[in-house]
Amino acid sequence: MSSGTFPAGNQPKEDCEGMSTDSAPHAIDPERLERIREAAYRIRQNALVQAEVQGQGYIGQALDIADVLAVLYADQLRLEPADPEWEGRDRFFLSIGHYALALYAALAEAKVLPEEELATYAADDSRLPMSAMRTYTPGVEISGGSLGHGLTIANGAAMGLKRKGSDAFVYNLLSDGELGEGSTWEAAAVAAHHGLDNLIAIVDFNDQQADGKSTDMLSMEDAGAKWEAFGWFVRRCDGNDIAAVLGCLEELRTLSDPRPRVLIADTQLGRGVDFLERREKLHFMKVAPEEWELARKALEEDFAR
Ligand SMILES: Cc1ncc(C[n+]2csc(CCOP(=O)(O)OP(=O)(O)O)c2C)c(N)n1
Ligand SMILES: [Mg+2]
Repeated sequence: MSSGTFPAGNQPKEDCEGMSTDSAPHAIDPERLERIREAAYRIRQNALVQAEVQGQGYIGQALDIADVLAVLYADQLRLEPADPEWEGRDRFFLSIGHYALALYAALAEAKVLPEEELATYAADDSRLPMSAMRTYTPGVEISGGSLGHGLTIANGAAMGLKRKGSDAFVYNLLSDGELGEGSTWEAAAVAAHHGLDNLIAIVDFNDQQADGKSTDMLSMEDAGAKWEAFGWFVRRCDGNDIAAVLGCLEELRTLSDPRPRVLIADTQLGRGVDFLERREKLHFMKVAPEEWELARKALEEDFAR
C-alpha cells in the first residue's frame, strides 16, 4: 500500500486494502481474476502496438492504468459493444485525454473497437487521435485533454441519469495531476451536495505529472482525507493489484451510501515492463527502436510470473 491513510470510520475492508499483489481476496472467483489478468496483459501489449507506430508516447501511463481498465472493461462496466451509444450503458469518462493509448486498447478488449484499427493510432484520418476525443472514436464519451473538467462533466451525466430514473453508473478516471486543478474540487463539492451515489471517480495516483513527481510539485496528500472532507466515500488500494481494484470497485458500486464514491489507485508508471519501471520517471517516454521487442518480451515474462 502506498503512504495513504484512511479517515477514521472509512477503513477499507480487508479485500480492498491491496496491501500486496499476492493476497487475492478469498471471495473472488480465481477464473474471474484470471480473465481480468489476461485482459490487462492484452491492454498492455496493445498499448505498445499503438505507441510503436509513433516511437514514443504516454506509455508509462498506459502501462500503469491497464489493470484498472481491465477490471472496468472486462468486468465492471455495463456496455453493448455493438451499440456504444446504448442508453442503458455505464458511462466511462476519461478526463485525461493523453491516456488515449490505454483507453483504445481497453475499447478493443471490450470489442467496441476492432483490434486491427489500433495500428492506425495518431495517423492522418485515423479514428484514434493522439488525445482521446468524443467526436472521433466510438466508445469515447468526452474530449478530456483540458485537464480538470472531466469530473464536472461526469456530475452532469450522473445528475441527468438520476433524473431519468436510470440505474447506470458514471465513472470518471482522473489523474493525480488533476487534483491540483481547482475545478476538480468544485466538482467534488457539487457531487457530494447533490448526493450523486451513481458516480465513481478513480484517481490514477501514479505520483507523476508533466514536470516531475506530483508529491513534489504540489502534494495533495492525504488525498483520501481530502476527498472524505469533501463528502465522498473513499477507498484506496494498489492500482496494480487486480484483486484489490476489483474488490474496491465492486464495493463502491454496490454499497448503499448516499455519497459519491472515489477509488484512489496507487499505480506504478511503466508497470509490467521492467526496464521502463526502472527508467527515470517521465510524463512522455521515448522508446528506442530496438527496445520495442524487448518491451513485448518483458510483458510476456511479467505475465508468466
Ligand atoms: C488545463 C490543462 N493544463 C495543462 C495541461 C498540460 N498537461 C498535459 S498532461 C499534464 C500533466 C498532468 O498531470 P498527470 O495527468 O498526473 O500527468 P501523468 O501522470 O500523465 O504524467 C499537463 C500539465 C493540460 N492538458 N490541461
Ligand atoms: Mg499523474
